[in-house]
Amino acid sequence: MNPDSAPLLYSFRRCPYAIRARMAIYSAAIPIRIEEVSLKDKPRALFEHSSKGTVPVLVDGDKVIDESLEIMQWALEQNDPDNWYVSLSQEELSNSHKLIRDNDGEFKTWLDRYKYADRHPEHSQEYYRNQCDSYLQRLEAVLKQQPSLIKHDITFADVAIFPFVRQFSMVEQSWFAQGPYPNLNRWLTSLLDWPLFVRVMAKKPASNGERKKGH
Ligand SMILES: N[C@@H](CCC(=O)N[C@@H](CS)C(=O)NCC(=O)O)C(=O)O
Repeated sequence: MNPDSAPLLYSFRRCPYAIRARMAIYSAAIPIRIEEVSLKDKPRALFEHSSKGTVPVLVDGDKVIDESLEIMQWALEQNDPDNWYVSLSQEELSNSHKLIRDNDGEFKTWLDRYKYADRHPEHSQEYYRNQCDSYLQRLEAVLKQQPSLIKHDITFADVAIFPFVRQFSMVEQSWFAQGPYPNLNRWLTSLLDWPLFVRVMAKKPASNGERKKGH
């Protein structure tokens, strides 16, 4: 493929949604161009493709995908060399979607408050950390029984969820390392050491594209 006609991914290096999308694209070995976006100064072209103004956004010819899970599916339906997605049973798929829905929903809400507790002074940071606990205990209970969230091996649910657990672990690193989640710690550490993750986190220069002011 001509590198200039490869699909384009608007991305933000540290964004957990963009990380999960890049992981699936890299795993599927799909040639891609990545435009690193500044969230404080998003390029006009991003809004032309998707008015939501969130990342990641994938542009492949006329096709635009502006939801990270759908980008993962788009990639893995083309090539799924490590059996993350297409060979899952109905039950495994349904369990995956439940875990991801609760991650992207309630857990993410409390995670943001925990990360930015100073912007939500109505409660303490510890209060917000405690609100994250029921979801994390759910993951911990699964990971006590098996090495990964859906079955023995990693699947797309692990990849979709771990960037958010990573964020949680970084708020109070030593608390997390010694806290009530030994199996989650083990799971997270092995995912962070994964060469695929190291590759998707490699630093890319920010784009010099035309900016849309005010975003
Ligand atoms: N549901 C979307 C959520 C994407 C999202 O919220 N991304 C954040 C960055 S981590 C974003 O672009 N926020 C808009 C902003 O910060 O202006 C997805 O899964 O792709």
